[in-house]
Amino acid sequence: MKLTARSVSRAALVTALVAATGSAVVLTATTASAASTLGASAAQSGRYFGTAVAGGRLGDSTYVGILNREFNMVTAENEMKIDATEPQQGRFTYTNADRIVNHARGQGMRVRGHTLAWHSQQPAWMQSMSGSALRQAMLNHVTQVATYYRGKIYAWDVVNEAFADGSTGARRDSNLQRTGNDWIEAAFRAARAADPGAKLCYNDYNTDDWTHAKTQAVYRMVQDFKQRGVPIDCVGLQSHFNSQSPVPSNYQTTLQNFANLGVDVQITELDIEGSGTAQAQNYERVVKACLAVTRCTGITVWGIRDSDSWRSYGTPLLFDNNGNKKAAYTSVLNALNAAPTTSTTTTTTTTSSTTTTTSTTTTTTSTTTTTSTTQGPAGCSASVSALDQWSSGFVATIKVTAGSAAVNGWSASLALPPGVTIVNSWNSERSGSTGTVTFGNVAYNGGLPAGGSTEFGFQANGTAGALSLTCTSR
Ligand code: G2I
Repeated sequence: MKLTARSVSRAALVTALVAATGSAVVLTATTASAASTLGASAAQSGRYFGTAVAGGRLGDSTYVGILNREFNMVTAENEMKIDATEPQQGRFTYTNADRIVNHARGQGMRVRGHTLAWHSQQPAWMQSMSGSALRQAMLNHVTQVATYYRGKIYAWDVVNEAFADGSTGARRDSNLQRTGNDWIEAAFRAARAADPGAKLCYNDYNTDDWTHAKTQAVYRMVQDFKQRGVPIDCVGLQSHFNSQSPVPSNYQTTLQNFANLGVDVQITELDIEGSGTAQAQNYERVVKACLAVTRCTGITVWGIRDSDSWRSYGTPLLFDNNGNKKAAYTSVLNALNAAPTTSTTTTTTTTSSTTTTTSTTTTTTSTTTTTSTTQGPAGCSASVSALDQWSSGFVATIKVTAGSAAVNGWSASLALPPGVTIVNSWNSERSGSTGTVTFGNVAYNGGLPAGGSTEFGFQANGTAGALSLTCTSR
């Protein structure tokens, strides 16, 4: 609605100018129009401007007043983290997260989900887990939370901060990393299966300087994921800056290089310590860098007032403790308003929002009727437990359940209807993509106790129709 209103007033402005001067100085007219809030000014170039929100502050009228006025994207600062949503294993609590999501959606704001898999802020039960049990628990967490919020999340930070700082370019050591190097792609695949309409992002800090080993390592991972068809749509650069970690001179290069891999880029947790003109200039540089990269689709600051910040001592945000606009606010607003409101950008926005709408509103969830056969000494059964069909494809999740005895490995054969081709699968070893396709267990999900189950999934082109399965166990 805001976009429509803007283009109407812009058209009127252009017409007036053309009539007055007799020549079409259209670009000047389109860039001269100024919106008066961060969200509206970002929307002029098809972008969003968001903030982290702390649920505990939603009763503060100054805070909520600024939130509702200025922002059109929201990230829960802590309420969607693993310790908040699954405090005890298998017990999911969404009350605090829902307050934020409902507030945002009630105001017409979009929501960034933060975060599904992270070494930090794990609940105690997860901290003490390892190996295949942890891998399964992590995938279950991703599946449950992304399914609960399906259709409500613009983008998920599927995996957060998985790379080490320093010069090694290595993965960060963590209990999740020790479950196997493929834990990140497994998380992305589970998230795609659970919410095919959400953009799936990798999010990290100290990935702003193009020359840093950590930036290069994340870049290579995203490049590898794109080459192998691992579902990833975006990279989040947290962008926490201070005098030890200033805005790098090559920041725009970094944004552009990630975007060139075929992913969107977002600035996800921006804050810049400082004050006055110097701080305002740094904010301006960051905003201009994003605006110069077509696929830099939005900016989120990590809090509203300085006093709301996780590092309030550095006064790193756009509003002072009393909620007054700082110089940094004005420089951000002016930079956003100076962005060309080109028709190309508008088209991009329309396309992506159409895609999102299509996949969230036309996706249907149903349970298919399946044939499951028990074979092998211990026995197992397999069933399609969820199926999401859209116009040209579908995602299915298959559950393998051990019979009355434990199994040490399994395979499930699936007869696909003619015209159906699997394009992607996860949490299993697959042979074939058409006709009869066999999925075997991978290292971490082959062993099942009596009656125990595991899930894997795939994405296919075509129409699912009736799917028939055969399960074989060892
Ligand atoms: O550390 C800044 C951010 C770095 N990137 C990931 C973000 O998720 C992270 O956010 C911060 C929150 O802003 C803090 O609010 O994450 C911290 C934890 O890693 C959050 O701090 C926690 C404290 O550690 C807890 O003691 C406290 O109970 O905030 C909790 C709620 O106030």
